[in-house]
Amino acid sequence: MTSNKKLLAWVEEWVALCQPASVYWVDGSAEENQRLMDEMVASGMATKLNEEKQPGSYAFNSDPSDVARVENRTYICTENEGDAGPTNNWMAPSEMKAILREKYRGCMKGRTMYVIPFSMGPLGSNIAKIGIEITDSAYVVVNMRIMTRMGKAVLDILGEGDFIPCVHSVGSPLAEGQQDSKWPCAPIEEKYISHFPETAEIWSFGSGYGGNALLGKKCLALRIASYMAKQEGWMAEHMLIMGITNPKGVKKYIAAAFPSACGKTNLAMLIPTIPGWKVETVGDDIAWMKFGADGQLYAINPEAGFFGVAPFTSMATNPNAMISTKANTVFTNVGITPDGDIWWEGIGHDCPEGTITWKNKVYDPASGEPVAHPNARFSAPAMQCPAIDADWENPAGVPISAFLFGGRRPSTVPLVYQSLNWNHGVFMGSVVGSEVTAAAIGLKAGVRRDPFAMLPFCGYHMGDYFQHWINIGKNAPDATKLPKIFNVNWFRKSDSGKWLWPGFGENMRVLEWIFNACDNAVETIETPIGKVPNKKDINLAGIEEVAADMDELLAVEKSKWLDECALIEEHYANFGERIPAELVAEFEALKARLA
Ligand code: SAT
Ligand code: MN
Repeated sequence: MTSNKKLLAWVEEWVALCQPASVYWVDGSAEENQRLMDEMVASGMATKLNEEKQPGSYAFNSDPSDVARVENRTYICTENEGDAGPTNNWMAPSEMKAILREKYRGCMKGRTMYVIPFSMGPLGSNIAKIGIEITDSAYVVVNMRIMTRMGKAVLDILGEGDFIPCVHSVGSPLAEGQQDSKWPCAPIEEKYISHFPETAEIWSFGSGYGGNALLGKKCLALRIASYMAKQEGWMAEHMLIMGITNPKGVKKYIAAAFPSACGKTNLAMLIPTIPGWKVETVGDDIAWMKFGADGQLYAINPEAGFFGVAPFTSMATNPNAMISTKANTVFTNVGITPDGDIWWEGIGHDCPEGTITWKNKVYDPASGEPVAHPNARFSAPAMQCPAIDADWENPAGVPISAFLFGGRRPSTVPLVYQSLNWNHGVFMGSVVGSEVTAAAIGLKAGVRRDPFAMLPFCGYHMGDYFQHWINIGKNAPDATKLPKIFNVNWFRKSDSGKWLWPGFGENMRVLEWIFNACDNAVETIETPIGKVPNKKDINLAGIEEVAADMDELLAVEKSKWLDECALIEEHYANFGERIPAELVAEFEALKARLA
C-alpha cells in the first residue's frame, strides 16, 4: 500500500461519502486481473472468448444508453465562466461539487471501491503524471490495466508525492440482496463528466463507458493536462505519434491531429506501399510534448494501450491493429460468434450464423440492426502492436520533426501543403474541420470545425489555447528546431464524386514528401494558402494511374478559398476577443494573398 498522507486522507474522505461495501487497492498483477475477469464472467457481465482464437480476451456489452462519450454531459468547471470558453459546458466548481456530492452520497453501496494508482507516460518519465482513480467498476480496473501503467509500481514511484485525484462511480448503488445489472450506469441526465482544471481534479458520475470512465485518457491526458501544459509551457495534444525511416535508414518522428473518423489509428499503424520505407507506432491518440535540452520538441505517448473503434478495422484496413487485438484484449459492444470469437461490420468476412449481437440477441440479417455498435471498441496493449516503436517507452520521448493536421475535405483543401511559418501553421491547426453530411448525427451539413482536433478535449478557453500554440513558437529555445507544420487531406473528390487519392498505405507517398520537406530536400510551390509540392516530387511508382489526378489533388482554387474564408470568419467569431492577434494577422494575410 502507501503511506502517502494526502492519498490516504483522500481515499478515506471518499469512502465516507460513497459508502462502498469494501475498499480494494489495485496492485496491477496478472493474478488480480484474472480474478476480476473470473468474477465478471461469473456475474454474467463478461464473456470469456475462445482461448485458442483470442487468448486472455474478454467481451462486454454496455447498456444501450451508455455507448460513447457524452459531450453534452461533460463540463469544464472554472471559477470564471469565460475561462471555459464557448466550446465547453461550464458550471461553477462549488455548484458542480454540491450537486455531485449529493449524487456520490452512498452511490457505491453494495459495491467494491477500487483504488487505481496509474501513470500517464512511462514510469518515472519527467513528462509523465500520476493519477489515482477510485471507481466502483471492475470493468474500469481491467481496462485501466491495458490503457495505462497501473498498480503497485506506481505507488512506489509516487512515494509521498502529489497525484491527480480522479473520482468515478457508475452511479448505481445496490440495495441489500439486489441483483446487479450487466452494465450498471445512471440515466443520461444524471451523468456528469466534470473537470476542475484549476485544482486538477476529475469527478465522473453515471457512465461506465470509454472516456467517461477510464479517466486517464481524455479527462486527464487531454482536458486536465492541456490546462497544466498551458500553465507550465508544454503541450498536451490529441495527436498520434509515428516514426518514419527512409531507405537510407534516416528516421524522423511526426505527430498528427485529425478529427474523429479520419483514420488516425490507421495512419499511426500504416504499412508503407513503397519499398524501403518503414513506419513504427509510438501512439495513436495522445501526445505530451516538452522541449529537451537540445532545443528539440520531444513527445511521449501517455497511454499504454489502444482504445480503438472496432467496426471497419480489418486485416485489409489495419493489419497491425488487428494483430494488436489478438490476445489480452477487452472488447466492448462487438458481436460474439458461436465459437467464442469476435465479429463486427467490416471485419472482412461474413457474419457466422448464430452470432450474438452487442444487444445480446441472435443476429438476424433481416432486422437491419448492426451486430457491433458503431462505436464498439477494443482495448489492446500497445506492446502487442507488431509495428510498435523501439522508443515508445523511452522516458525522454521521441524528437518531433513535423506536425500534421487534416480533416475530411472533399473539395478546396489540397492533398498536402506546408505552412509558411510557425504562426501560419497554428492558423492551419485552428481551422481544421471535416465536412459532415446532413445525415451525420443531426448536425448541420457543411464543414464542422474541430481546431487541432481538440474541440471536445480542451480544458480551457480555445482562444487561449490558440495563444498557447503561438507562445510555444515564440518561446521555443531554438526556432530552427521547431516542428514544421503541414496539412493533409486524403479525402478530396472529383466533381463526379470519385475519391482522387487511394489512401491507406499509399499515404506513405505523401509522408515521403513531408519527410523530405523537413530536410528542405524538395521544391515547394508557394500558393496563397501555403507551400504545395511540385507534383513530380510525389512518388507515384506503382500507382501511375493517379498521375492524371495530381493537378486536381494539388489544386488551390481561389474562388473555393474565398468561400472558405467566409466560413473561417464565422468560426473565428465564436472566440471573440480571445482570438490571438497573431492569428487575426495570419487570416488577414491569407485574405490579402487571395485578393
Ligand atoms: O471514449 S473515448 O473518449 O476514450 C474515445 C473517443 O470517443 O474519442
Ligand atoms: Mn481520440
